Amino acid sequence: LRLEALLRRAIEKNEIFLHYQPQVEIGTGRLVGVEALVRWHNPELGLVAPSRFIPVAEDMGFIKPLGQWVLAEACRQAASWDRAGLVVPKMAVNLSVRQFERGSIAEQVSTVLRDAGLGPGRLQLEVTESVIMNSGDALQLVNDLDAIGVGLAIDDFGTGYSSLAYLQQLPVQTLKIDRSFIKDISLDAGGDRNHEAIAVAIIQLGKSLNLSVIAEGVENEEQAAFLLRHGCRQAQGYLYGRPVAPDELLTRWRRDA
Ligand code: G
Ligand code: G
Ligand code: MN
Ligand code: NA
Repeated sequence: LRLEALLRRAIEKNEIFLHYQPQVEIGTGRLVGVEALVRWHNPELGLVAPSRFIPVAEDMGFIKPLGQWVLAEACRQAASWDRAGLVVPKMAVNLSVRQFERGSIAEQVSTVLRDAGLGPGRLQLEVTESVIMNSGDALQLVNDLDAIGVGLAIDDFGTGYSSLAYLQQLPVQTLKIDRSFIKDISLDAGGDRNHEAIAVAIIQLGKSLNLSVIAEGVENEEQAAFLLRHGCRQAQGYLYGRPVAPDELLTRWRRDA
């Protein structure tokens, strides 16, 4: 396929880059982290959405080099912001299931951190519930990552099937409430009250298991107020900022970080 052929050469042609979306403390507006989000601009195809090329990369066996590049670039960026006077406490990077198969993920991550000069506590890896449930070695791999001091977040939480008993065994620090549960909050008409209830239940679960909870897809002040009222202290979404290029993030956040 054309897409595959172009994707295969995208890294070496410098067509892959990262945007970063702020994660903030709702009460204070302080920057607590950023999520790295991969982008692909090809001269022929234009900007290709990650929802389109990540699955292709997974199918063609290209997600490992791509994921490795993303991880290294995100860590280099965090170290570079440090030098520019913006210390982003946490760099969050998405891992796909293929990166989470048998092998030495913790060793790769260690090497990347060392090369970038970034402390392990500054990195948080995001995996979805399905990644964890579909990987036989998940518990071992997650424990390996925990052992080197890297943080772990469960992405899109609430959309999968992880059992609470299993969750309790995992050395994760953070649950990310999927944005499908946020979008109906404080919509008077047409909103799904069940979604709101699920968001509240996840916040409670986080409290019980002593995990931090961050809400995704927060777009308005009503949603932020609702979350804060129910004990969720961190959020990510268009209300605080869209994913942007590194220079733009620096300009926007350096002064009030
Ligand atoms: O802005 P947004 O279109 O970036 O992202 C769409 C989807 O792509 C999200 O589900 C996000 O988690 C995923 N995604 C973005 N960047 C990466 C990445 O570097 N690796 C993986 N595996 N998924 C990513
Ligand atoms: O699945 P992943 O959750 O990691 O998703 C990140 C995706 O969500 C990206 O495509 C990003 O652009 C998008 N996104 C981030 N903030 C918001 C928001 O406030 N509203 C909506 N609709 N999408 C968002
Ligand atoms: Mn994510
Ligand atoms: Na997500």
